[in-house]
Amino acid sequence: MIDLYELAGADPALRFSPYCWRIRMALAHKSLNAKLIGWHYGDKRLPGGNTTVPVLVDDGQVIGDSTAIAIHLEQKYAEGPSLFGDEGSMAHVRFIVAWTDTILQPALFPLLGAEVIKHVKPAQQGYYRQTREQRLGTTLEKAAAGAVQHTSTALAAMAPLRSVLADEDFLGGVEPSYADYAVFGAFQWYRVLGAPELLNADDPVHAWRERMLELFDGLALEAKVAA
Ligand SMILES: N[C@@H](CCC(=O)N[C@@H](CS)C(=O)NCC(=O)O)C(=O)O
Repeated sequence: MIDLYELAGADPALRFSPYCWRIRMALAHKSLNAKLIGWHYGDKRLPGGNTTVPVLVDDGQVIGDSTAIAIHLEQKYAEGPSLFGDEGSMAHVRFIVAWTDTILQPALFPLLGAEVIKHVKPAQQGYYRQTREQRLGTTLEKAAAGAVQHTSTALAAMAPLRSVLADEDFLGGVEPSYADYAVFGAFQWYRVLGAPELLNADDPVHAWRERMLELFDGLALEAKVAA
């Protein structure tokens, strides 16, 4: 019995957290079913004293942090297809996860913060604004007003991704790996929030994103998108 606590919007069907999407995809990769439990900023405390989602509860074992959850799934469900490949590959995948956390997602965030707050319950909007504006160093609205510049910065940040995906179907090679799920989480965050198309149709990243959306019978494609 697996429970996955994941971020929900004020509309509980809207699931836009990039970190939670990593785990949704990783569970599907291992053909595991989980009960999805929506959690919203300010909701009751998460299991195990965790303060961020995703949190996985697997037969009573509580694991917080998306990378720790992915490693747990890899180790406990070792018989399923590997998320990381061999031991050396895990370090490479973790580099891509770290690139997503520190370069890709921060490049996209100025384009998204003003969208996210529309889906935060009114009582929690002050908390969201204060913490995220501190991170941005400006207001959510000023960041959104710089969309043209932020878009070009984000597209430039994707250069290493573009370079690999020009030759490979997935970051994992012929099959997707956890590296693909980590990077894809950022694109699914953008997509579920209903933000405008970011990628040119001839960008290899665009073709890869389409392949990712089709995986697992369109798991990500079918997710509710903000109106
Ligand atoms: N390092 C964590 C980061 C997770 C994270 O930041 N989650 C956000 C949602 S996308 C969160 O729960 N934020 C709670 C808050 O800001 O209060 C992971 O990889 O799981």
